[in-house]
Amino acid sequence: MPDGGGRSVPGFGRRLFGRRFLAGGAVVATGLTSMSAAIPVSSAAAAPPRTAPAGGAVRRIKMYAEKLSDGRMGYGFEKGKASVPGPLVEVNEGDTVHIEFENTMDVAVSLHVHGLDYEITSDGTAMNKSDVPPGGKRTYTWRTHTPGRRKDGTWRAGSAGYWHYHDHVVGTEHGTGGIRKGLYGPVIVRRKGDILPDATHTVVFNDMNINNRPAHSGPDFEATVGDRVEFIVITHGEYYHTFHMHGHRWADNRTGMLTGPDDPSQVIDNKICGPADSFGFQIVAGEGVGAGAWMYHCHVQSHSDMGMVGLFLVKKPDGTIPGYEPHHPH
Ligand SMILES: [Cu+2]
Repeated sequence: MPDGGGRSVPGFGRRLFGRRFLAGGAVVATGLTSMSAAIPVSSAAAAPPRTAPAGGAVRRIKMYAEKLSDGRMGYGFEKGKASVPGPLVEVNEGDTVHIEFENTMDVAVSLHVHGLDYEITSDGTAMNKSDVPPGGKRTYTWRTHTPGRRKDGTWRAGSAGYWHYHDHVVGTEHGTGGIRKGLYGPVIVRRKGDILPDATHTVVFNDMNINNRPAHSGPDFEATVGDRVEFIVITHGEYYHTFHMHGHRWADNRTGMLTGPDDPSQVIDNKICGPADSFGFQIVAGEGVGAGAWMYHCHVQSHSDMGMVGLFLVKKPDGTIPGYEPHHPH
């Protein structure tokens, strides 16, 4: 189901249309429209960012729950390609997603989403039989809506936000075992006009690890100075964490970006995130600070000491990172 953003499957393909794609055709209008007075610019900095289109599409995607060879469990859009975290499901407000879900594991599993609209049959819990037995299939339907005024005059929030999905069945009736083993993933619902990033990265604080990786082993994320990079941060498990990014700041609001000079949102570089919380933001890599191996980490001191840390590797245009020698025990 293609949409205005050129995607055929949520979370797939958008990166093909990144900043570099736009840079070649970048022009600035001068106001002298009667003459063909558009001036080519050599820098990508002048290219206006792409924005999210209006929603309303009906999409159909496949999702698989699988056991990975190392004992983890993951979700994936394709059979045999499950990952931890699961793949990004990205939609626009007003979209509906039908997820043809298949359980390839030998235990019952489910798909439970936060933030979106779903009927009880798509709740993803055993108590209403919306879980999926071993080898079984089920279609989950997630809907989203734009904001608007109710008949009683009160304001109804739209679905736009940084959300997430997870299992609600494995181990306990809350999916505690499934989440612990990696059955979780990000969801982004965009509002028409939201600025689109060049890349999106997911950071999940899960108990005392990040993305179910061993301590002190990332994940690391790469960018080039000037890239518009989006992070979605999710917490699962037993502990509260604080997400801190070196050298970059964001606004503590829905998008992580100020809407203008009068936006009262607080600008921060550190945010608490408890179990099942999620938030996201966009930053311009190296803006005002340049290239570097910028740390991100949980700022609970014992947690960072125990390895809840990774790197935001911001490269110069020539590909180098000043002062950085890869020496992590990856
Ligand atoms: Cu922590």
